[in-house]
Amino acid sequence: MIPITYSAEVSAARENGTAIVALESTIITHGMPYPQNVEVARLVEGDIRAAGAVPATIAVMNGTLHIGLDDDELTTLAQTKGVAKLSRADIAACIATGGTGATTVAATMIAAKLAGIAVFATGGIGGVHKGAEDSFDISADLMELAQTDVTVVAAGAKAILDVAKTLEVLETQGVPVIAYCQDDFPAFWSRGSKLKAPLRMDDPAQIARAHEMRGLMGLPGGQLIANPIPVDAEIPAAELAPIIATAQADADKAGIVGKGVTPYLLQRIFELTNGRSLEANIALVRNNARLAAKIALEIGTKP
Ligand code: PSU
Ligand code: MN
Repeated sequence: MIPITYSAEVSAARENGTAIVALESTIITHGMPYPQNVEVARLVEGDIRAAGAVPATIAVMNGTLHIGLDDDELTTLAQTKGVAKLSRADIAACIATGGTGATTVAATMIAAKLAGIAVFATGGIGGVHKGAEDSFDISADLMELAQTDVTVVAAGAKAILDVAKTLEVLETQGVPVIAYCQDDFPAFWSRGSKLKAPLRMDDPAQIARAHEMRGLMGLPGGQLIANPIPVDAEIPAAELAPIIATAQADADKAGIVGKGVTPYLLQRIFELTNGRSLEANIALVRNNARLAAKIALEIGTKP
């Protein structure tokens, strides 16, 4: 048996058929500094509730898979140093050995699917890193989107990645990439990437119908909904490009590899922008949570 536990709020939502939105926890433990991380986690959960859905933040704590965290658990996770970063490769091992870990996009999709949750909001998915032709660093998030049928709302792919290569892999893997209310695929801190998204939708109900149609057709895999950061919060790509280049060069110099790359780059960009990247990150996650709630409320509303 899988040791799985639901928060009181999520349990009630499952019984009443209330829409639920999954949230990841790596963004809390590895994506933002304490105490902003726990403050943001609470704000995002509040945004989902305000939209009429129920948030389910997912993590592994002492060998139990948690679907929904209460405030104490959220605070503990946000404060604990050295929490594992769990993807598809490590989530089962962590549960089996009684460990504690935060779930990435890939692991959160797996957990959401287990719990019957169709929609998940995050900041930005992992993707193909710059220089992947040498490093082979391609996030497991992309392959997860190809095989687990959860609709993921993100602000595109982080601009620290090779966005063009990320889109190519998603296309190869048969993942629908749907930009919301614009043609461009967004680049996390910036609204545009100069790359057109393969699909566009302007209505959460359409996104829900497309999710359901994939299910009816027996297509494995999810959808990536690429929701641009709000205008007032964006950092123009041209301003960010040299900062990202510096952060990447620093990561190379420091010999950062594997799971450490994304957290290192996010932290370095936070320092180099004097915290502005974090402000943008917070605004985009909240925006994604609101859209995810709208989609979740639409799922299952039409026969
Ligand atoms: N979105 C954010 N901040 C983050 C992440 C996403 O706004 O820290 C995390 C997600 O958990 C994502 C992970 O799955 O970064 C990607 O890591 P990697 O590149 O090592 O696959
Ligand atoms: Mn990686």
